Amino acid sequence: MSTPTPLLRATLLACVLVAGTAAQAATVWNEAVNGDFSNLGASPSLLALAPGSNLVMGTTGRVNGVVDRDYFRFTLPPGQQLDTLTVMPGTVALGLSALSFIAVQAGTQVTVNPTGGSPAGLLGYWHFGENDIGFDILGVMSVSQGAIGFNSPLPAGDYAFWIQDTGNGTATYHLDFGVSAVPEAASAALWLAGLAVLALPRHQRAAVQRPPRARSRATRLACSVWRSVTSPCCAVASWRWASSSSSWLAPPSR
Ligand SMILES: [Ca+2]
Repeated sequence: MSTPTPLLRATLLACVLVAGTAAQAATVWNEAVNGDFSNLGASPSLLALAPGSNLVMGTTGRVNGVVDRDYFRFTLPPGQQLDTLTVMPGTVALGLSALSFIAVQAGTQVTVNPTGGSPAGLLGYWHFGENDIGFDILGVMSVSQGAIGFNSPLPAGDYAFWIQDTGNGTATYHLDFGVSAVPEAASAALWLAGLAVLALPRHQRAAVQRPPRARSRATRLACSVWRSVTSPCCAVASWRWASSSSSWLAPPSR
């Protein structure tokens, strides 16, 4: 058996580290344990998210004519980003539409009137329910009609969330906020270059270590992949807007 090159060893180690990070999970707030979230957009409850999985569990709904609105916020420090917001099993919405409402605003407060008629000021929102279980809704929130919109993943910064269900009874939501460290340009390029090298047959992987004049056509192709991933054009994300005709607080029909 041949001895792995330093590049191969580094790539395999990175795979193990990434797998280990993805496996981490933590409940950052469970209303049954930690108490009801703030009902005021001006003073949301503070969460401490960390790289990996961050579970948030709570209830909302209308009891005795009063809507339990939940507001919470968190700060993503420099070097971290919110990659996903996944609806988890256990989520149960109310009403004929069986949809709850979630919104995000930049900053430490939600200043949008919860009974107003406009989502202006929100970064995004979505109506979620059991049909969303297992799905990441961050992307659809980013293109909600009438909101500011954002590019997903959410970068470092302060974010305030608002969840409500105005149906009669108690709705339950289980949400997983997926946070990761932002890959540095140099390490990302090394990672992708390592994957390109791994895709080569053994003799061509060895050729990567040889001087340029001795490299084969396939090896030169791997090198071109490395150059392409380091190109600034790869960092340009597209900006999308929704064409949905649904109103913002009224759950859409689907
Ligand atoms: Ca609550």
